[in-house]
Amino acid sequence: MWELHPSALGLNDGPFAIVGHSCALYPRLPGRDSDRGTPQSLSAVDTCSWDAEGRPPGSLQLGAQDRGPSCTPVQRALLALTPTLEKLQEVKGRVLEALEQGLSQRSGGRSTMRMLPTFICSTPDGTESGDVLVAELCQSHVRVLWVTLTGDGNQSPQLMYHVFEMPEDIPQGSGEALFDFIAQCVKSFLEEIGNPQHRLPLGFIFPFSCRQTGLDKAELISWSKGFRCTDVEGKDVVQLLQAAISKQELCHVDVVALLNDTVGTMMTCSTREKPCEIALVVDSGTNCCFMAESHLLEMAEVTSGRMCINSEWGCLGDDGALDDMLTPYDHRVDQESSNPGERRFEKLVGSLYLGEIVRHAILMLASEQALFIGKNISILATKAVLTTQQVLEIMDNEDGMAKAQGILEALGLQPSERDCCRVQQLCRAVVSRAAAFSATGLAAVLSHMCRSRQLERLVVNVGVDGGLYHTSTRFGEILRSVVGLLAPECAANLMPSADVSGLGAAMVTAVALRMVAQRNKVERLLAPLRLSRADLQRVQALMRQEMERGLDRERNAESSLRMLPTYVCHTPDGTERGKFLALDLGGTNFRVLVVHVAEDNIDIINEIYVIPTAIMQGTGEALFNHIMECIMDFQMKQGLMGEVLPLGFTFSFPCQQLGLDKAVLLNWTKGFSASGCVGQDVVQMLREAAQRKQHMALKVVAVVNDTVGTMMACGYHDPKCEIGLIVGTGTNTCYMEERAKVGTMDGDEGRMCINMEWGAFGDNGCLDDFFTSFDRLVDEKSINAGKQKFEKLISGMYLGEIVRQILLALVEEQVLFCGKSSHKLQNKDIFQTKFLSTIETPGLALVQVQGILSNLELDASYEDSALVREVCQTVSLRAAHLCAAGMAAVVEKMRESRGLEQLTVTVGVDGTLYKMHPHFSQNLQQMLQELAPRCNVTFLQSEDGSGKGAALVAAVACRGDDPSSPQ
Ligand code: 0WK
Ligand code: BGC
Repeated sequence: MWELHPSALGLNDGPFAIVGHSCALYPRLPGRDSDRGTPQSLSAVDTCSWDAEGRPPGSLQLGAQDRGPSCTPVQRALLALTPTLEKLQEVKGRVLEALEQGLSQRSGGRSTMRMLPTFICSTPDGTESGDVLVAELCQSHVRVLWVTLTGDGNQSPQLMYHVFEMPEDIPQGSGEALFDFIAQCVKSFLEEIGNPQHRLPLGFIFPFSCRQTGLDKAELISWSKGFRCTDVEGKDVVQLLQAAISKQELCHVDVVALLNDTVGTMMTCSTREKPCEIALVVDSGTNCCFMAESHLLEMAEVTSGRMCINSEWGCLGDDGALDDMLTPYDHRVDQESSNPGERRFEKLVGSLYLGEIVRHAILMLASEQALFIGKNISILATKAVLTTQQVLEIMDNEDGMAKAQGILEALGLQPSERDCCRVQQLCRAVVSRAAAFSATGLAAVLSHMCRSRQLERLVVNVGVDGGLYHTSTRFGEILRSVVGLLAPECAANLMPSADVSGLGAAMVTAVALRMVAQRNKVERLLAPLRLSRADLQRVQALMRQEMERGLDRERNAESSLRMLPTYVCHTPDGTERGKFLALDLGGTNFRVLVVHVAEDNIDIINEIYVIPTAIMQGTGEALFNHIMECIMDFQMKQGLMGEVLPLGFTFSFPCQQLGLDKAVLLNWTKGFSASGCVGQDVVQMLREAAQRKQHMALKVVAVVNDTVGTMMACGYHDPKCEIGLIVGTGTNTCYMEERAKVGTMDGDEGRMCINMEWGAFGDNGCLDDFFTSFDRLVDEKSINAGKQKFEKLISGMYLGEIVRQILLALVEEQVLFCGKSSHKLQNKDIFQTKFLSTIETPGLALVQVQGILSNLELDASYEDSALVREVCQTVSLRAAHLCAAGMAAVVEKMRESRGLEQLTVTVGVDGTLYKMHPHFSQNLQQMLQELAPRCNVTFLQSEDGSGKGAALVAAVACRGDDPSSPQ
């Protein structure tokens, strides 16, 4: 005897209750439990019509195994048509696997779920406006619509349409005939509404699987649902339709978007308030689309945001994955179909097939003398004698039996009441199974979205369309309940799509137009920041020219590159020894270090001190007093007050080096502007500050630029390190140049490290062609306008500002934040460069980008966040490529100066932007390889900063070696 499983009571208020030990799903009998409150007890059910096993009519038996001979053929048929919940769980797992395989390139498209990109990356936001035409190809007709969108949230778009019945031979005729017919429908419709002559965008709903390479480029992969027009598969159907439309002399009609019917449904159900992100069509065929995370779509270029994916799940099972779910009736339907072996899932769900499945079930049961005993059943061998519409009528709780009687009699089958009851059970089983399978597919999509969005719980609107859903309440009930069972972590709000997908198509077309218009504006604004290979080669050549000039005694003044000799003529050789103090000023942090250089390692203790902006932009005296206070604080803490240690001073600003411990500041950069320093020897200023502090324990032996310190620090570990690069708050490079090439210094033996001060590259105007309006704005608002031009295109102090200027321009153009900025975004430097690194972090969900933007009081939609990410990517990529062009000039110069065919060299690199940005270093290195293929360049990140380098230079100085003498 069956008993009620405890969880059955109140499990769900769907049409099921859980009974028996293997989760049989019994439909609740209508009217018996209208209060829907209490689950009905079995005893209350009128059992008069229960089967021999005492199970109520129309029940779906799940899990009950075939009890062999005692099981009647009808029960066996019903059992076979009733998948268990466990089985559905399994199928859900297979759908998830096929789905994720389909998203990844690695499957090489072998997944039965094709997961086709639709290039729809946004849902309607209510600003869509204008007149739009829609042509919708349906199973037996073409519908042409005229939609006027008002752009005021589009709650009430004006819509008029006409349905044109399709001649029966069209679906099996030539492709040309099909598209000519559609174009003629468009023409007659336009004539009917007074032949408007203004440009008309047309959206084309084409419910077949297409490989899209754009909204208006779609190649038909394969026909289905009985269509098999010739000369269309493998062709771009947008072009075919546009050609047919031109043949009708409708030259003012442009096909701007093609979309699958599921996409139309999703758009129809979507509003700005309630975006709909999944759509399910259960009609003659079945399919599902959903908004997938773009970063998972290996087949689409987009890396961020979401894109609507047309799953084409109809082909599930074409690889045999559903074979254990298929009944003999399903195999018969497939063999008789126009595409045997294909679209197995569709043939379990689509209304084109349900009538056929029932027909074959009846036919087989009749041949087993379990139905229509002794009756002439030859009619049942005729294809399509039982339509799905009739199946749905027979299922009806009220007059289903009467309908069954009428339909079966009309077929000459003289059915008994028992026959009618059995046929009704079969109809219910087939439709319930279709609903259960649709629910299983939908549950897989829901769980995938929940997982890919890293959510605990997914709450989402699902647009549902199709005759099966609209006409069978049972279908909807089963769909909702089984989804709840198979994807409990998701709350799916099923929204029946009111007007099929016509309005949706108009929305898509309008969204397409909006997206195209927005895209054009974005492209126009970002184009100057996208540097071509030729642009970068030009920058490389300009950098080389400026280097040559900078090294030339005569032309040095013309060059924007000062090419400053540093008095460092060789990199460490490992023999350096001793204990040193070191200072590191000029980066994000001011650091005081004690560096102990021993035979087998270097010990460093350091402390970070802040340089307040007031000190950075106050007096030089105050600045150096502050530096002295930090040194003394450090010496105090480290118990070094009594020790007079040689000090290496990393001073990361342009200085004319007059000796290893003598450097005259040429100008401030990076937000520093302390007065009374430019033109002064910064070592002297430090010594004077020490005197002011009566601090006699200061012995500055070397002052180096942070690029030199970084080169030395890395050179200690890699003798091939002969270049130092900083990409941090500022940017700069130094490298070991042949003394003979340094025209600004005497002597031509050996090498000399040259501090290029490439941050100033372009200050003479040679880079102005590459300066965009955004860069000019950033420069004008900086405290050193006209200076450090190259730095202002590359370094951390400025990238955030460039992005902010671009965002403001995009807001101005109404393509971002719906044209509404925030007070905060008006503030200079509010968009920090570290935001770029965060926003561009691979796999960072766009919701997190929205989080960053909401901290700036920006109400960002999903698309807004994707656009902000694209702007960040564009700005940081340009910076990395410009850096690569500069570095290519340096390594090529070194290679030629040394008369080498191939140069192998290491670049010691430091700086927050280089180290923290997720793509900067890779983009830099990749472009450098392309621009300087004859140089094999390794980048070695400096671990302890340039303070160590300064200590090593101090060590060399203390060894009594004259570092300015060639070895
Ligand atoms: C760390 C080095 C320092 C240099 C800085 C640049 O030790 O000398 O100035 O990197 O990077 P930033 O701190 O400006 O990002
Ligand atoms: C300075 C350079 C320094 C670079 C990196 C630039 O602003 O002019 O001297 O090397 O920033 O910190």
